[in-house]
Amino acid sequence: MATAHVTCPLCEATCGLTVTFEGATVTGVRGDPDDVLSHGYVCPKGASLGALHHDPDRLRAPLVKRDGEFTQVSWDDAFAEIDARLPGIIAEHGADAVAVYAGNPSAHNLPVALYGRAFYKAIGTRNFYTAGSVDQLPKHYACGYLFGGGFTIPVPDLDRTEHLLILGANPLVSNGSLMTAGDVRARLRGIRRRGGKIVVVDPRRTRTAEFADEHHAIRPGTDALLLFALVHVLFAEDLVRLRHLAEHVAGVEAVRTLAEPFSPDAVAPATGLGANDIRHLARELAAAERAVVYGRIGTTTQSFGTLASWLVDVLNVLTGNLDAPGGAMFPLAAAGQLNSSAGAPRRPFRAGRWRTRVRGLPEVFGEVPVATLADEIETPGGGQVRALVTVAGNPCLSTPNAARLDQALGRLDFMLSLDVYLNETTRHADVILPGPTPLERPHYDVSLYQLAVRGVANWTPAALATDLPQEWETLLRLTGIVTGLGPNADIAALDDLVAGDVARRAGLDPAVAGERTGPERLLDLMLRAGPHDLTLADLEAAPHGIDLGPMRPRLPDVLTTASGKIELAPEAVTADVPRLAAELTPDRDGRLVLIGRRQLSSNNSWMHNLEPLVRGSNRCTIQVHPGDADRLGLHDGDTAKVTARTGTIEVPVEVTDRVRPGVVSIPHGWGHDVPGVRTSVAVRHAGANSNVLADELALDALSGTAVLNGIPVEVARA
Ligand SMILES: Nc1nc2c(c(=O)[nH]1)N[C@H]1C(S)=C(S)[C@@H](COP(=O)(O)OP(=O)(O)OC[C@H]3O[C@@H](n4cnc5c(=O)[nH]c(N)nc54)[C@H](O)[C@@H]3O)O[C@H]1N2
Ligand SMILES: Nc1nc2c(c(=O)[nH]1)N[C@H]1C(S)=C(S)[C@@H](COP(=O)(O)OP(=O)(O)OC[C@H]3O[C@@H](n4cnc5c(=O)[nH]c(N)nc54)[C@H](O)[C@@H]3O)O[C@H]1N2
Ligand code: SF4
Ligand SMILES: [Mo]
Repeated sequence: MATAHVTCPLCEATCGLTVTFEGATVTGVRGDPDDVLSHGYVCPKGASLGALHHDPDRLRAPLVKRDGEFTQVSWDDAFAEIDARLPGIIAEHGADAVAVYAGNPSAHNLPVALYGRAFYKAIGTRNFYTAGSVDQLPKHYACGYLFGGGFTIPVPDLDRTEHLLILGANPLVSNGSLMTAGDVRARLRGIRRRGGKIVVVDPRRTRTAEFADEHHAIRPGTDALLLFALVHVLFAEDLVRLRHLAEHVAGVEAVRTLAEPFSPDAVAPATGLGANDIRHLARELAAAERAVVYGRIGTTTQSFGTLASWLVDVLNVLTGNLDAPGGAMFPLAAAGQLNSSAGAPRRPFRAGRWRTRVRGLPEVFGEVPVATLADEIETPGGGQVRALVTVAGNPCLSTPNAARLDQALGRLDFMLSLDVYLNETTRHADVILPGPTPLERPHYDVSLYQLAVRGVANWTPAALATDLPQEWETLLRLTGIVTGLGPNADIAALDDLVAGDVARRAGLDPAVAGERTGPERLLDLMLRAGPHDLTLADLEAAPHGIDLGPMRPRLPDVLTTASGKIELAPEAVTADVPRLAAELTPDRDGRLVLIGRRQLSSNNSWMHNLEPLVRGSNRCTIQVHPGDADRLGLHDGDTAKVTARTGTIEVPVEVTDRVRPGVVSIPHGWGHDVPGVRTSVAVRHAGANSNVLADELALDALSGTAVLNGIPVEVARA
């Protein structure tokens, strides 16, 4: 029996797992008790890495569509097909005619994270989309203007805080996001053990809300109002304490003025919370010695996502908790930290460097909103999208007005997918190129350690051999195709170019990495250039990871605004405040609003083909409050017909007082029973696609992020 220590790449927690093998068969996956970050934690998804690896439906060879049917072909034939079709579209219609959509796992996959850029840049398209615009883009936008860098995102110092105010996050189920913290439960327990307090603001009584000391069931989409009221109270009651931040902040008075109209009494009706409760929230936050405000998906994928994300950190600043132990701190990863001098160029952040052709939506952090991808495919004219490349993404289940996008993908001249399944999205592709499983590829979490609540560096060599090309090799071959080198470009030469580029930016000679090539060489260079003076050899000698200790203060060096200060009231953010003010007197038509929810055994849209994960509670239901159920004549187990502007779906009813009255909840990522997929387990547990109900016209005004929470719906018995 062989054993391997593997960092789980399935979510942001980066747990260390111990995998056992008989030959090439996975016999067990357990939490690694010696892992420096997660100390033995494992969730049902991580425990299913073996099931994923052995899933007979998982693709193990390229597929090419001929006469509407997928055929398995050799890698050379697949690349020849791409070479025959993709460069021609660029030559005839320009680079913008090719759109790219990079999905969530592409950030969790070292080869793709390191080599994807080369391919996307080689295409040269402005139609670059990622799951970010159905996720965290408002945080990049807000922090970009506050601190100067789109990745200068402070994370809660969970291990030292004494007061944690959580809005729109359920870390006991999601395991944490924009906050890499293996074993969140132990860390939250630690807060309680230290005598600290956890407060949750969420329209649902989630597991985290249940665990917390206090839960406030807010009306969806009104967090910015609540947060503004907290700011209002801090000023009104003279509770603002900038402490060490005083000399580094500009715009405090402007924030005071902006918060003026948002008193607790003014926001109480819209938020559904009591004015006294709001005052109490503000006072407790101000009184705690070490406190932090943390907002996630429920605060970003909503109508005021950027304002809410901004106000979270405004509160962290006004209470003197930014960049202080136990507050919101800036991590400093061992490799690739984008906001350190060893990372990307340090120009002040600016959004809207280009706009989308059809709807004029702004670019944010190098990408444009996926909510407009269907427009760009359907609308004729110069720059029309005629080809799409998806890399580890499933937009047909993950993005708003999913039914419209599904239709639009059918109209493309060419579609290429890098994916491990033939699923709801990739069924539209002309060519699908599969990649190795997490057990067959090397890993180091170059993205998420930049958001870790404690510094760690953990290297995972590939545990199993594979016949499949590594995805970095595939991406370089594709780079060769779009740069006119043909389908058989010299991968080693292209890899040297990429490594030369990384080395030059780091001021290193690529030769210091010795004989290494591929991701190993890039990572070794990045570690050498990084702030912790490490090499890949150091990581290889530490199979359970290297502990780099708690976060340390990084002000003022981390700031890259033009003024060199924290810009607390940037015009590019505050421009949206008048729209928020209009929400104080909302025109409520009494309609129900839909929010989402995550499930412990689910991973967005793509792990439903694994039997161990689709048992039990992992079901796609609509949760309805008993009062609403009575009024609508709905009973547990009925089928509900749920209708929004964009479409209708049918889902089983679950009556529960976990949701607040007026709110219903359906998880996303379901709806697997579509023709032409090769996911035999998932189609038997199909569920319904909640993003049929999400409106592609409803966006956070500043960042273009889709409103996936707070969707007006009608619910009736089917
Ligand atoms: N209504 C609603 N919609 C949401 C959300 C919500 O809360 N509510 N959440 C949003 C969020 S936060 C996110 S991140 C998005 C996710 O949206 P997406 O990123 O579009 O979708 P995923 O479900 O992550 O799909 C991942 C795809 O990658 C493939 N894949 C998995 N591993 C690999 C690999 O190693 N290599 C390759 N090449 N492919 C791989 C899978 O087969 C799958 O097709 O969904 C968003 N959509
Ligand atoms: N098990 C599991 N883990 C995951 C994932 C998964 O699919 N399954 N996905 C991963 C991904 S891609 C991400 S981005 C993270 C997300 O991590 P989290 O943000 O922690 O994820 P959610 O569980 O969706 O929590 C969002 C919460 O916001 C609440 N909410 C909805 N609308 C509002 C609102 O208007 N205001 C407030 N205050 N709350 C609201 C919802 O009820 C929900 O409890 O999780 C990651 N981890
Ligand atoms: S919590 Fe995330 S990283 Fe940890 S085992 Fe589960 S999926 Fe993997
Ligand atoms: Mo996400």
